[in-house]
Amino acid sequence: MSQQVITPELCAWITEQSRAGHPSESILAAMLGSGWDESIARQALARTLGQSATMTAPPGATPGLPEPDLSRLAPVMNAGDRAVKVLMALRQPRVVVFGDLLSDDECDGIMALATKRLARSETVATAADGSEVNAARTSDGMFFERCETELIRTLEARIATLLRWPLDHGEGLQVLRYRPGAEYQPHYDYFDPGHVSTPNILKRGGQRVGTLVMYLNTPAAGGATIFPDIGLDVAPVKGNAVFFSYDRPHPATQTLHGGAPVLEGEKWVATKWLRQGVFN
Ligand code: PD2
Ligand code: ZN
Repeated sequence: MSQQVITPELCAWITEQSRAGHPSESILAAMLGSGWDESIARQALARTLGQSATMTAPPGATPGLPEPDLSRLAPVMNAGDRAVKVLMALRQPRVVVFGDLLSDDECDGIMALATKRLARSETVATAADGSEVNAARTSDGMFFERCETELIRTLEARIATLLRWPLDHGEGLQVLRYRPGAEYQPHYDYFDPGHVSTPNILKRGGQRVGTLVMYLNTPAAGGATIFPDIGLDVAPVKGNAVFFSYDRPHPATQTLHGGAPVLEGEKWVATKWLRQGVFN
């Protein structure tokens, strides 16, 4: 198929399939089977079936994106209760590497709290309400409630100040532990607009618009956070963090990223995902 265009006829066909009871994943499979490009097919599905549920900001959403104040190019930023270093900043896509976001004691404290609750990591549900263990992520993980402890609350307030994004727009912290050989294959952190479970997920705070991956230890070898589209590898160093934002749920954001295999030792991270609106 040469130039692929989302026509009214295509949208009408998608609507007809949906009304006949076919889930969006089946409609997508049929489109791929007849030669549609996956990205265009997903856009057509989102536009036709899920525009209001998948793309529109929820009521009370904060406009714009989380963004540290890099206007003065200061090598150290005031994050409220802590001076945080700016080690690297890329404008497009927006990627910032921070140094010393957490103290060693804070990293150790989070790992100690998380250890008790680690279970095989789960990812976003594939069924409407269920979840499944994902082979693409071979780490163990757990979630904290937002503001669950004083330490977590302090860190969340620091992140809100640093990224100029309301604390209540953040999901609870996720902690992952990678053992040697474990990895997280490249993925996007936004919710796929073409996925059947996405409209439900977006009812709580809308889309994800930013990610902060914080390194809680320094693995002996391997475990970089990789950005294949832009050729960037961020070395995991205890207390440091990498932030990136995405203004729409689309690969054009160039925010494909993954966790490279850990070669020696363990790797621990805490991830904070930021939503468009209040996440409750
Ligand atoms: O641990 C990482 O480096 C990593 C890589 C990709 C974490 C995440 N994604 C994540 O938590 O989303
Ligand atoms: Zn990720």
